[in-house]
Amino acid sequence: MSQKSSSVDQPNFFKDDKSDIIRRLGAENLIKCLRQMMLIRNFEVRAEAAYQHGKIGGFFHAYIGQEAIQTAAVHAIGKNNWFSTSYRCHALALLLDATPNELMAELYGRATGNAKGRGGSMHFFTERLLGGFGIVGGQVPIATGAAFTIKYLNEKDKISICFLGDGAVAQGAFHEALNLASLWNLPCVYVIENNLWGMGTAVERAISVKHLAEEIAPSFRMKSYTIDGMDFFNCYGAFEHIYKEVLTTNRPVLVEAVTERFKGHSISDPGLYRSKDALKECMQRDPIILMQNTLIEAGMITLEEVKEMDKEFRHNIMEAMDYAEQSPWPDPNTLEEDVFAP
Ligand SMILES: Cc1ncc(C[n+]2csc(CCOP(=O)(O)OP(=O)(O)O)c2C)c(N)n1
Repeated sequence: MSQKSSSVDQPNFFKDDKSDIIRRLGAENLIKCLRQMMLIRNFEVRAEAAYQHGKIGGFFHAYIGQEAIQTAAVHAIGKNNWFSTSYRCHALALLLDATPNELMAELYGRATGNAKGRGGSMHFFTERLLGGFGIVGGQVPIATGAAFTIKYLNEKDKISICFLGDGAVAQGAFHEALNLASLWNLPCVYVIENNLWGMGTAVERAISVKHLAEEIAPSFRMKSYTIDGMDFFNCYGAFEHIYKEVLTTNRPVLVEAVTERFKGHSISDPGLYRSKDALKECMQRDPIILMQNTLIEAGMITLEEVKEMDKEFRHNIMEAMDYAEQSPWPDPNTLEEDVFAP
């Protein structure tokens, strides 16, 4: 029941040039990023409510609090790459063009869902998203395989990027995959989203090193970066830099994004292992509020416009819920479809 102090013994964080990023991206792109973070937040908050009303069953892991990381990554490197992540996969699917309707229908278990109602919350996918994975660390070898494919096909403008939790760092598959990625010079970026907890276990009780990327990467002769996962600009600057570096060096990179999840591990976890004060403190750095305040200060948007956007997304997500509710259940006769290759 201990918690890593965020102020003691800090790793070397990536140094971004925020004003340069603001200038280069401009109002249009930055507002687009803020909109995507707000869409993700609205989707998950309302889906959680639907879960509590018994509309959704099974597992449900929210990405609430971590939105800046994957939003920045997708914008910095572009969609024409391979992506993979854990069961906490709602955000990445939305960022990679899955619609709120198909994702909500998937959560409701309907035939119109993203995986025809068979996958549920943990198994969203898109053309570029190789999946949410329910097995901790299961996506890491898959991402490594995708990087191998890129190299094999000599696709010089592509990388594979893999998001995983701090809990996955203790898995053998993670170390085996990093070993091969380094040995074979694969264009793969592994992003450990360190939200400080693996279910109810504090990271320092499960992992023997303190600074996950900084200390693990050298043993695989890999470069590492540590980024502030609550700060969109720090994440964006880092992913933009790393992407160029991987394309130039053809070497894998290990990233630690230090972040916080604002909810329990899953919807059924009240998070009693974390003090209310610690939670309140980390919520002071809500990545959406930080981003929104920066854009307001830069004169790119007003608070009223942000509130209007929030209303718009609330409305869109309510529509997605109606769509899901009205969608048919899967036909039991199709149960074995897509299970075996034809
Ligand atoms: C191989 C395996 N072991 C255990 C579990 C049970 N389990 C599900 S989530 C989880 C914690 C993982 O935490 P972390 O990797 O930090 O990701 P986070 O949930 O914080 O995003 C565990 C142990 C599992 N799904 N797969």
